[in-house]
Amino acid sequence: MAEARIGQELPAPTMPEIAFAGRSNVGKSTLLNRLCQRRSLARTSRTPGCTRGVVLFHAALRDGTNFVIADLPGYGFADRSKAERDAWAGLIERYLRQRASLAGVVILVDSRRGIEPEEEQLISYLEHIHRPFMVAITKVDKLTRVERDRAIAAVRNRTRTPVIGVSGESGEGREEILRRIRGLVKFDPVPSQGDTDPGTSDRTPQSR
Ligand SMILES: Nc1nc2c(ncn2[C@@H]2O[C@H](COP(=O)(O)OP(=O)(O)O)[C@@H](O)[C@H]2O)c(=O)[nH]1
Ligand SMILES: [Mg+2]
Repeated sequence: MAEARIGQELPAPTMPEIAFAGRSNVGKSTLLNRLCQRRSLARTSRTPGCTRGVVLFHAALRDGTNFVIADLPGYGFADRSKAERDAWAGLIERYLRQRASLAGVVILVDSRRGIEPEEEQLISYLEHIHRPFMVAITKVDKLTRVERDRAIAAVRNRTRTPVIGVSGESGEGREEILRRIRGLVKFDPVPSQGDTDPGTSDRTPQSR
């Protein structure tokens, strides 16, 4: 497990990576723990915004699929300074554009909020750089079936990418997310040792 803070470097890519992005409090840590069937893979917190770097975890599924989870720092803080928001965008855009091992991105969207300007920006950016991505609509257990179908349909109107309703609480959507991740990971060859990744260097990352 490694963490790169803004201005630091990530470890060299060794296996396909799936990045998870979403605003703080969207339910990312809860979903990551659910996907990996762990209680404490990712720190869950009621204090939003405590993670500011890209955190990498090794995920090994029961069927033998191995990949790296990149937990991207949460966004969506109106009270952060413009400099801080620019630093976030700089780190994330560089990571998304340059990370050689990045096989795909899961954008988490709160089912009660829908796509807001930050999500719109991220979707447009990923479309622009042709990175595969999917959208996970979180906390669907909080909605009635009608509300939840409406929330999913609204995102499907914006993008042709897969849109999956999920709940870290009930586990709903877990299998579909994992199935799609397997598909992305399988067809994305691990970069060979000699490949250079401009997003990384040999510097030892800070580990926790
Ligand atoms: N009802 C419900 N609450 C959730 C779900 N996922 C997360 N939460 C709650 O939302 C809050 C933020 O969750 P967390 O996973 O820490 O969000 P993160 O900031 O995106 O990592 C916590 O109070 C969680 O208990 C979910 O699927 N359903
Ligand atoms: Mg979290």
